[in-house]
Amino acid sequence: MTSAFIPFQAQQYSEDEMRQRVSDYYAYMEQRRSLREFSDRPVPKSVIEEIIMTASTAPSGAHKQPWTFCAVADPAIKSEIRKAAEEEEYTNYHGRMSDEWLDDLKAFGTDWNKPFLEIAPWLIIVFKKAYDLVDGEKSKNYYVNESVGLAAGFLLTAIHQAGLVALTHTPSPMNFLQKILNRPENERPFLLIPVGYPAEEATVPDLTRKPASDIIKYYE
Ligand code: IYR
Repeated sequence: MTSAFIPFQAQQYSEDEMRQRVSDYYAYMEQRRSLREFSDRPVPKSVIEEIIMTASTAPSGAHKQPWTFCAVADPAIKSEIRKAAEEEEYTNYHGRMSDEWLDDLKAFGTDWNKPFLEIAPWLIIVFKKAYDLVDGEKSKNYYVNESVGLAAGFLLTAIHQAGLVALTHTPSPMNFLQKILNRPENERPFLLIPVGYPAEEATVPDLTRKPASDIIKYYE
């Protein structure tokens, strides 16, 4: 497929404006936290839809957009997902995870109980498409993990922008999601993301983020 090229209109700022914007955005993103305690307060479907459409603006290999976002509000399906996830997590926490791993998780107070899977008003399950099916024919996707990881990142920033909170949850193994949501063979679950308002008096672990000197190496 060939596509035409069209002019690109860049948004330009003065250097002062640029500094202000980037500092403001960093300060804003620094406020984002993963939450495990949700309120059951409803969130409008139209908000979820725009959040997902924002995620779908992410770059992807050959612009294949190799993702499907399942947005679940149905209590019966949420309950089925919770039950299946807790079964897997119970096995994880009782033998499948190493002592080192369990030790690393102590700071987060996690265990096999996942009540947020029923309490949060929406569960967004991100599926990656290993390949596409076009009229029953397989068509290749590229850099699928990178692409879907980027889209999930965009999703989290859009959720934060809405003043909502999320958890990037990875029950493992998570092929039960493919079954419960009746997804085709080419779609594999990537992340399970409960979205909603935080519970009243929700708490988060007292974490700090690595300083610039630990994460950036300049070559000038
Ligand atoms: N998936 C498990 C365990 C878990 C693993 C990591 I790495 C975390 O950062 C948090 C939890 C669970 O959800 O409990």
